[in-house]
Amino acid sequence: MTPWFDPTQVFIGGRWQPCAGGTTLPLENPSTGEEIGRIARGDHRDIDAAVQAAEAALQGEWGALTAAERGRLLLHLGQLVSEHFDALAEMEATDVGKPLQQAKNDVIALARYCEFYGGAADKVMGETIPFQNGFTVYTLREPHGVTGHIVPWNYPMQIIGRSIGAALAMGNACVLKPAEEACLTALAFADLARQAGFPPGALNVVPGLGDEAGAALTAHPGVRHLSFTGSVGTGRKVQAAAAENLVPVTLELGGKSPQLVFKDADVDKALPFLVNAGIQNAGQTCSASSRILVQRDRMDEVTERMAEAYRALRVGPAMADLNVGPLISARQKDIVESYLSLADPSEVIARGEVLDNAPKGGHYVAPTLISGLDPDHRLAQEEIFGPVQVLLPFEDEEDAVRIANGTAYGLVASVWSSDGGRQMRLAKRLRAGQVFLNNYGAAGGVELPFGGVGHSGHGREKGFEALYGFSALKTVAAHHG
Ligand code: TXE
Repeated sequence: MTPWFDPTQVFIGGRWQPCAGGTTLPLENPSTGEEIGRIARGDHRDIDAAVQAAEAALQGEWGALTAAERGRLLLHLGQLVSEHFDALAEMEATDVGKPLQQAKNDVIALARYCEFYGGAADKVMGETIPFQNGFTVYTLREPHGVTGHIVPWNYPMQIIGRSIGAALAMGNACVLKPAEEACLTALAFADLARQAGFPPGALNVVPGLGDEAGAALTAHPGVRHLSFTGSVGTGRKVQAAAAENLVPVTLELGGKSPQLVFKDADVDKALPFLVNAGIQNAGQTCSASSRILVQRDRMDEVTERMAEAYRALRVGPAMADLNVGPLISARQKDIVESYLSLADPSEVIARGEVLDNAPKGGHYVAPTLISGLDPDHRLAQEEIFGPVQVLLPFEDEEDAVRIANGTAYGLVASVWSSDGGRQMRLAKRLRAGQVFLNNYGAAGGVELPFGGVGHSGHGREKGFEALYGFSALKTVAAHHG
């Protein structure tokens, strides 16, 4: 897998160039532990140059485009993403360690985000407001200006699609700082934007370390909006930096999302969702479902069926395209294993299998299903970010709501039940930004607003809602009396 661009460079003002410090960072293949290349170690000087290039774009060609012209560029970019389908899928699978089919799904999602936001660019409208005689009042949705985007390593393409796609559609100029662990597709996306004809400076990409390039971006006074996906701890720092410059910030910080299985649920239908939502991308998914709450009457049945599914899970290198790939890094593997050490062996119900021939340097952890814990146990409260799910029994609806809402997070929840009244009651009572009834995740849901409450963050991405977030509302009151 050799990228068609030079990943040791930064992309600023429409040009590939060496970073200011001239140094690079290693990029590791999580399936083998081997170095697969180097990326630029961008720092505050590159971020400053990128913000200046973005400001120049807003004053120049990019800022002069109509909404329809911006939309057309995004549609073209989506086409180029699709034309590079195999290369992007292989790049993401190798860089992130995700099974090839899951990486292919991410390419499809990225192309779809470009298509959705390309089509939406010229359909965001203001309002006219009835007011006093002699006035005409209307609202305009304007770009913030330069927007800063910090994305993590777990779904680079999807997160770039939803964040950069919406920001560009609204006419912002973007500076993107991808994660140091996985950023090849972010760089590929920059080059495809260049090929699509985006004017210089509309999109700038500066890889580097979080506390260097990332912190410089969040602190830069030229940045008018920040969008961050990552950990709660870093989210706090990003929000504090945004407070310093008084700019709006969107935070998407993960979760401990529950699926609630009631005694009247269609368990045949639920089963693949119960398991996949926990092990997809090796559990390194912000909206992973790491808690499975089951009404006591059906606890034995669901436990046994999930255990059977777990015993069939196979773990190996990304390109072998099994159920589960490696974790992103040795550090992430250590975190997950230290969580697993908190469980008593008697509480481990079933585990998947790491293939014997999986490369020894890869960061593999067998998926693990746990039961018998108190809902307050750390394994049932904290985001593990690995292929680990906890089964928790509940007695009735009240008990289910109490347990489901009993963590600091609130990203996603789902209800499996054939009782329509219960579905509606719980959709209201569950503390989450998205509630799924008899499904989980809605296959990615590019069109569906997404984001959390509590420690899961605030602000909404995806769907039309993101377009409102990436614009500032201006009210115009004209007096003609
Ligand atoms: O996250 P960080 P890490 C959670 C998950 C995981 C834990 C740690 O629980 O185990 O976070 O992962 C950039 N200023 N999630 O350490 O540090 C960094 O370079 C500005 C959930 O990878 O939050 C990267 O680009 N930026 C999550 C991005 O922040 C900074 C996805 C994410 O890194 C920075 C990932 C700073 N001071 C992890 N420090 C989800 N919601 O899906 C780091 N960064």
